[in-house]
Amino acid sequence: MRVFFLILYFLVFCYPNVSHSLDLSGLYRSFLSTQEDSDRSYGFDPTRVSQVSWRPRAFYYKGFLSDEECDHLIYLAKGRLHHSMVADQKSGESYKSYVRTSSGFFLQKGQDATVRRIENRIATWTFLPKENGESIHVLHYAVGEKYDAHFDYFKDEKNLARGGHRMATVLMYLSDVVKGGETFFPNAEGIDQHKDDSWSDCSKGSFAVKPKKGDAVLFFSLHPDATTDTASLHGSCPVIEGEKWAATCWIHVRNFNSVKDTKEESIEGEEDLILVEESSTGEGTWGKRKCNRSHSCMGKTAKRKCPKNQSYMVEFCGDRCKMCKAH
Ligand SMILES: O=C(O)CCC(=O)C(=O)O
Repeated sequence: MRVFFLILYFLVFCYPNVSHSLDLSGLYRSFLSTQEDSDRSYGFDPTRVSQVSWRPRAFYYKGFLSDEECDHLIYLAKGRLHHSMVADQKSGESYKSYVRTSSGFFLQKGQDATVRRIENRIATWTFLPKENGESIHVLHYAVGEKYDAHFDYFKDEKNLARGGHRMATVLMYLSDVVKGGETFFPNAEGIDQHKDDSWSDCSKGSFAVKPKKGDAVLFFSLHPDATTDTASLHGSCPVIEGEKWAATCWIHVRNFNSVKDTKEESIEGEEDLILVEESSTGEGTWGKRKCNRSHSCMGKTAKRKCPKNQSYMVEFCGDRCKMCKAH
């Protein structure tokens, strides 16, 4: 494309008449505006951010996502959700638990221009590199669904082996909720919050944030000295009326893309984490095998593995794995 514009510029200099019939500068500007990296702020606007707490370190961003971006993230996850999981603190294995009754779906990192732009905006807001982030996890809570108070940092070696601790979480609200569904921080200190009857009882004893479409919360699970911050304990109150859509991006202290563990068994993290995430080349690994996004997967192996590891297989192994989507 750049070569095309160079040739055009050459034509204009050599044949000035061409410039009369072509507004080249405008053309080049519109070319640039279609380039994803032309806006290096990725829509980040610091004037929309307010600091809400130092224990935990938490910030609120009004209008972090546009309505269209929220709807797009929901669209990417709808119909692909599966029951959310939690990680065993000792073994790191994930399992279904009554403490977390929502459903969720991990998007693929950089899977389209909108997702890339949001990932870049997250990196710009948090000052943390994109490669330290997990892929965006879209969450859905129907009436009665919730996530009890928990920490985002891990204690087990298995999960820590991949990128180290989760140091920060960006929680984006993709919908409003009629009642309930507040994110609550029971250990937060020093925040005085008046709550009227529009707040659910669950949220009343703690600092809490009401889901509001497009807004986002950033909080840190580690202190600046890298020790774990117990004030980061948080959860989601049950939805009482309506439904809640949200998306989280967990950011680690190190690069989360580098795959250290290539054992056949998964290195699942909390929330049924994608098993082995894509590398920057767009390839994923499954055990010792490799699969490319654009290619078919591993045939029989996919069929066997898919029911157990749906989100990874469907997302990273292309069309053939869609056969495991039915659930
Ligand atoms: O949905 C929320 O408000 C909280 C989600 C959450 O804590 C998590 O997914 O780790």
